[in-house]
Amino acid sequence: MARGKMEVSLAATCFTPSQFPPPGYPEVAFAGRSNVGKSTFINGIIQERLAHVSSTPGKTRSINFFKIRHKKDFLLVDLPGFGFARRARTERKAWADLIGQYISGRKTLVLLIHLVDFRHGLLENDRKLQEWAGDHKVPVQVVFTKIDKVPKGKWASSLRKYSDPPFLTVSEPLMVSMEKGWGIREFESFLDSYLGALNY
Ligand SMILES: Nc1nc2c(ncn2[C@@H]2O[C@H](COP(=O)(O)OP(=O)(O)O)[C@@H](O)[C@H]2O)c(=O)[nH]1
Ligand SMILES: [Mg+2]
Repeated sequence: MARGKMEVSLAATCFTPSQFPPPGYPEVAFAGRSNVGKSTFINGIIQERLAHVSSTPGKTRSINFFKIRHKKDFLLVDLPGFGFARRARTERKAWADLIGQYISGRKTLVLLIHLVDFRHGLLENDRKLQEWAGDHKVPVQVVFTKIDKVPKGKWASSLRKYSDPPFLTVSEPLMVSMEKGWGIREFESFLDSYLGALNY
């Protein structure tokens, strides 16, 4: 994906499962706690500013489907951030329901990119997301974000700590920093080869 800009268009913005577009292209969904750096990461990948980067965490309530025309066409699905404590309980539940229904019921979902802040590791909601994915046999790839915030000398021990108990990931967790531009190429080649190996 690093080679050449992708063609991107917004395919749908959904607040309820009834608004999900009819299944068609394979879907790669991005999920993580609010403020994990998801919008920044998506924008870095698609080289556009489609995903809204916000200093107010937890603003995105909808699921956004972006049509990506690349080596292989796919839908990039931006799931709402979860676990933002300052929101009302009912609103948090609505988000959880929307994400849960998407993950449990979406036949075209081929990969869930699970973004985790490298300063914190997997927290309660991250384990919940992993559980949903596991229950519905959705392949997960873990990507640790904001690795620039953790001194390099602590990377290995942090990785060990976060892996106990183990988490689902189709290959070794990837490590990225959008601040420093680290790990983006590696992520793109991972995604390219993952999609390339699918038959569609
Ligand atoms: N240090 C650092 N900050 C980042 C990185 N990626 C995103 N951020 C910052 O984290 C905050 C939340 O980012 P955003 O993409 O809106 O997170 P989202 O809520 O998960 O979509 C913003 O202030 C970003 O500038 C990173 O790799 N390193
Ligand atoms: Mg965001």
